[in-house]
Amino acid sequence: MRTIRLILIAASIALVLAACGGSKAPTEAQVVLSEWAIEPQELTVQAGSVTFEVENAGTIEHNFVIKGVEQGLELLLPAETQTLTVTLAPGSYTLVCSLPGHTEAGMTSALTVSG
Ligand SMILES: [Cu+2]
Repeated sequence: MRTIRLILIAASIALVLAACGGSKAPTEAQVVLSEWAIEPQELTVQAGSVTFEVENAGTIEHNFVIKGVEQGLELLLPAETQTLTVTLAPGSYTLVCSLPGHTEAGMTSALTVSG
């Protein structure tokens, strides 16, 4: 009887821990731009204030736009890193480099904002 009770207590503690901390997505994300990709290709963050640290690892200029909120970084020179803090509601968004031809060439990435 006592063993069963201990197991039940341990199980409830695990449940509480999972509910409190384990399932939250991060509020910061690192993004790397290059020819012709945005890494990571899929990204999940927590709704609210999110900070993106965006690095241009390519050899030409790029930009960074969060489609759906139309916010972003206007221009990143090669080897430049900039940060952007935006408030995001839960949903699906697309990260792109909006310079002519760049999205089509592969500079696109899926952003999921979880509530
Ligand atoms: Cu680009």
